[in-house]
Amino acid sequence: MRKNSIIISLVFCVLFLGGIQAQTTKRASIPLEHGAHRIGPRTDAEMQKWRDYGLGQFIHWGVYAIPGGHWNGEVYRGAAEWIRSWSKMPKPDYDNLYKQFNPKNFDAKQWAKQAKDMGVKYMIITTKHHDGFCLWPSKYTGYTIANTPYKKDIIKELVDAYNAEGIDVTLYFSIIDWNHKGYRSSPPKTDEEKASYEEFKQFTRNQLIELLQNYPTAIGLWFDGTWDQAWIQQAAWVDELETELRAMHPGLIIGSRFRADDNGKRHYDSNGDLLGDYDQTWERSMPETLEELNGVDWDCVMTIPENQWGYHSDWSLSYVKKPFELIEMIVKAASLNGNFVLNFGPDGNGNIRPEETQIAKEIGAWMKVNGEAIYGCRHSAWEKQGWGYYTQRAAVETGAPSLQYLTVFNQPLNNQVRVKVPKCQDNNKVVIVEKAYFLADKTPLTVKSAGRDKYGNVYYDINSPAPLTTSPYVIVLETKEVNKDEKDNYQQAIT
Ligand code: FHN
Repeated sequence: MRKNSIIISLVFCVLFLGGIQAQTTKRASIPLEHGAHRIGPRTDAEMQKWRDYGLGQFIHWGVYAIPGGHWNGEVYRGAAEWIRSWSKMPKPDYDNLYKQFNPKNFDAKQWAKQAKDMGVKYMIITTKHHDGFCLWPSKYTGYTIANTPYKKDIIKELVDAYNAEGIDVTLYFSIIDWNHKGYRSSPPKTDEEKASYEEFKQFTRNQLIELLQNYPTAIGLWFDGTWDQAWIQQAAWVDELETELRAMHPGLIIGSRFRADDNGKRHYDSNGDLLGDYDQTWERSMPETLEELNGVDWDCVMTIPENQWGYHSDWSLSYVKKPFELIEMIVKAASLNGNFVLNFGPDGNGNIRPEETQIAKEIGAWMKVNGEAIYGCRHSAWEKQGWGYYTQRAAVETGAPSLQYLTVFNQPLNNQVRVKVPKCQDNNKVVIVEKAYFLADKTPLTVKSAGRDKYGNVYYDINSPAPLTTSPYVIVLETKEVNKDEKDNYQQAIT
């Protein structure tokens, strides 16, 4: 009996303090044949691992890296990987670029090592972007790496190299394919168009099966280009395909961009339930609060310049984010239960540009010291304050204290980092701070009571002398729930 109640309390603490708000109820009940397959987050080991990654790397690489945002002396101001769609880019010229694709400096092991040093836990690689060029030797088209001077299977090289560094790989796949004659964005009308679109669907299915067969260690498929009406109207077929792919690759992780529901609704079905395993709507944007997230898993994919995914040689065209801002995004994502995925666009020779290398180094140096506040961490029930973000690690069954990580971006002028202690569900209990210290070197920090407000909320000040570095730093609080009378003794001890 006692054991049961301990287990129930632990489960409650993990769910409540972890801020995981499971999506337990449907917001409407419209009958759907192709709606969400599941209500609420996945609970299997693969998804749990995904949830703990914290930091990912996106790589956009393809033949668009050769022009790098330029053609015939003119600059394309759009996203470099879209250059084929530019009126000043002759299509036959673009479609023949693959004959020059020979990235002589490409070293998959070096990319993987750099990612590892940056603290990346998973990587998403564009197997095929909208232009249709395949970085793997697909047997279903000639427009692949096999027919370039480079010849070798780049996806295999990358999967092997990243896996060897302990980094999981997700395969990005664009449904848009400008190279396939059957591809179209609007729904087919004539019989001829319909037949041609059927061929395209079969081709897409074949390629997806081929990818999962060729790269069995891939953990997921990251779909893109699924906004076309032609694709949206294939809800039943795509649903069947998703089921097939999941059956052939147990644990496969697919986000909300793959399929629409019966009514053409994307990401969330007509009942408001998530389509897929995690919300893929956070592209170059981030949520501000947990309430916006419907209790679902999510990733944020982010570019370093404003909107360049593939290699564009001229980064002066837009604002370029600084490591400090990117680190803040990593922490913010973790504080809201999301993974942050930073994009890299290597050049046509296989070089990662120096600016990206520098950013990777700076993020890596920070993650090495502070990664404990990111990996495996969750949203904290402690109310966000102006100095930065909380993340937390829930108490484990060993009875270890619950850890609150405070990543401080705005150092208070008086060096007092103020925290507001959350109230316990059990009225007879209070949360106490047992210990406070810098994560970097474990220097103990003094905690002083800072009184109560008129609502009875309790505050503490953590005396945090100006940090040794100018980068954000982490304070760890070891906290515990105790009975109210125990707290009084404790408080005398620390004030
Ligand atoms: O059009 C693409 C774009 O080029 C890039 O691949 C991004 C990455 O999320 N996805 C599409 C826009 O949503």
